[in-house]
Amino acid sequence: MSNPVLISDTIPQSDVVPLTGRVGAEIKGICLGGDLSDATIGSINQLLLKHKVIFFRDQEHLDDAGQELFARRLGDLVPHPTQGAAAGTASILNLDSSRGGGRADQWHTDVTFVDAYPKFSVLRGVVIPAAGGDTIWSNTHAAYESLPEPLKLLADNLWAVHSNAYDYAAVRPRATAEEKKHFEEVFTSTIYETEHPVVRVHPETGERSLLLGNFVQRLVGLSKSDSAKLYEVFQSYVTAPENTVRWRWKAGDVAIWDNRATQHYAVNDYGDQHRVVRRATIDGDVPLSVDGRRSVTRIKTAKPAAKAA
Ligand SMILES: O=C(O)CCC(=O)C(=O)O
Ligand SMILES: [Fe+2]
Repeated sequence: MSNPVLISDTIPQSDVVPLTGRVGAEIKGICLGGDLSDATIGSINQLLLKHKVIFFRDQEHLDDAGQELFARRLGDLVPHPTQGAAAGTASILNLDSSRGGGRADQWHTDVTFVDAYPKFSVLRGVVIPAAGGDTIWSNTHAAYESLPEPLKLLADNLWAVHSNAYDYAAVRPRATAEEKKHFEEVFTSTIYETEHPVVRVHPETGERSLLLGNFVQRLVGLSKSDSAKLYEVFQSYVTAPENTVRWRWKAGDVAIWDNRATQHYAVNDYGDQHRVVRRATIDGDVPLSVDGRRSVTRIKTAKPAAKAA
């Protein structure tokens, strides 16, 4: 028998199934855990850099602890800056459709309201609706590359202000009272404003990608209205179907994405069916612009604690 072509030291090419022409691959034949060899972890890192989001079916053996033992091999775990981590974990964020903040139905890159936002997110499907509840990812490097040259030049020179304190009612007009309370009291318990370049140079691949998403408030030096128009132009390349992949979840699936080169959107089409996914998060570094400048956090202000009734 001939040896299968190796994409890396340990994962044969035949176990890597690209899901679209530009983004996403399913990886077969791997049992995720903290005990994987350094070579396999290295391969997973390489596959992430190439495909931007990778998927593993049949990982039901993982609980929060197992998920974090594995995720820990990809870097340092980091709790969400305002929502913290689930009890007994270093970074686990519970996204439960029946709770405030549990439906991430906006295009975003995780936690871009801070400067050194996460590099990888590791998401485990726990309770998945019979129909609906897919997640869509976009390759923001492919989005940048598909811009016409004059728009690349414009994007290269723009910066954006990202904040967690956005106009929640404008974005989610039908939010429940519980969702509003979660946004006011937990999600924005500390308010951040960070300036990032609209084009980030990836620290491992050197690739340029668009750094936008729903935490963007405005473009630096531009009016709110000009910012909104230009934002729409650039973001339309991120959400173009050609740059995306859509994953139909089963319980026990794990998705890992390179948060430095993607945006994602959790499709909110499953009504009151229950959906739970749990995320481990890996610390990132401060983005670099094409002209060598770093992102800067301008505001970090804790809100006064709500008065006891
Ligand atoms: O619910 C999902 O599928 C994605 C949630 C999300 O945005 C995240 O885990 O960062
Ligand atoms: Fe997210």
